[in-house]
Amino acid sequence: MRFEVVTLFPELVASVGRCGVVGRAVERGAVQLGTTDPRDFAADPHRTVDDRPYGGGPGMVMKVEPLRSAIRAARAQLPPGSRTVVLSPQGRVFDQRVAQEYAALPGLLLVAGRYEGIDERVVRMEADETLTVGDYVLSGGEIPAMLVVDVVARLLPGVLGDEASAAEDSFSDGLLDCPHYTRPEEVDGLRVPGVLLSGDHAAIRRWRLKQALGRTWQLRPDLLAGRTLSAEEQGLLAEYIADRATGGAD
Ligand code: 9D3
Repeated sequence: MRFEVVTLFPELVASVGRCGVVGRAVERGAVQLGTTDPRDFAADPHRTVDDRPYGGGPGMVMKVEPLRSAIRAARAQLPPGSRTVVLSPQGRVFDQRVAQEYAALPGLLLVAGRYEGIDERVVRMEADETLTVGDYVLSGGEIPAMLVVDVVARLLPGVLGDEASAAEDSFSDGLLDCPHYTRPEEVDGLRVPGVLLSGDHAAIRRWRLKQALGRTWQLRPDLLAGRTLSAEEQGLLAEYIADRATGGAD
C-alpha cells in the first residue's frame, strides 16, 4: 500500500517510514511512503504558504494554491481508487474500524495542516473526508498522519512478522489486553501470577481472558457496552469483580 503525506514538515513524517514496524515494511516493499511539501509549490520568492484569515482573528490560514498543487502532485503518485483524507479536528474519529477500511485501499493521501487551519475550499475541492484522531488540540496534522500510517500499515499482509499478532491485538476482539510478564519471577517482592508459571494452558487462557475483561470493565466500560459476553466471559468477569471486592487473588 502506498501512503502520500502532504506536509510542511516532510522530515518529521518521513521518520515514521524509517523506524520500527513501518520502517521494516518500507524496506520489504509492503509499504511505500512519500511526502510532498506545499512550500515547493509556492510561486513567490518567499515561498509563502499561509495568509491572514478573512474576517479577522488570530493566526494564519494555509492558502489554496500551493496546498492544492501539492495535493494534486501527491495524488499523481497514487494508484486509482486511493482516498484523500484531510487531518482536521473537525472530522470523523479515527479508530480500528476506519483503519481496516483504509487498509483495503490501494493508497491513501493524507493532508496535514498547520497554523489555524486550511482554506475550506481545499477541503471542499480535494478531500474525500476529514479525519480527527481524538478530542485534544495538536499543533498540526503531522502526528495524526503518522499515527494513521502506523495503524494502517500494521494491518497489511506481511507487515507484522507473526501473522497472528495483528489478529490478537487489543481492539481486534474489542477488549483491552491482559497483563504481560517476563523474567525474573520476582521484582522488589512483586511476583508473576502463579498461573502463568503453571504450564496449564487452559487455565492460562482463562486467566488472560478474565484479566482482559476485568481491565476493560474498569478502564473502558464503553467498549463492553457495545458487545455481548458469552456465558464463559460473563462468569470470568463476575469472578474478577468478586476478587476485587474481597481484595482477592490475581
Ligand atoms: C487552538 C486552535 N484551535 C482554535 C480554537 C483550532 C485548531 C487549529 C489547528 C486546533 C488544532 C489545530 C491543529 N490540529 C490538527 O491539525 C489536527 C488534529 C488535532 O488537533 N486534534 C485531533 N486530531 C487532529 S487531526 C489534525
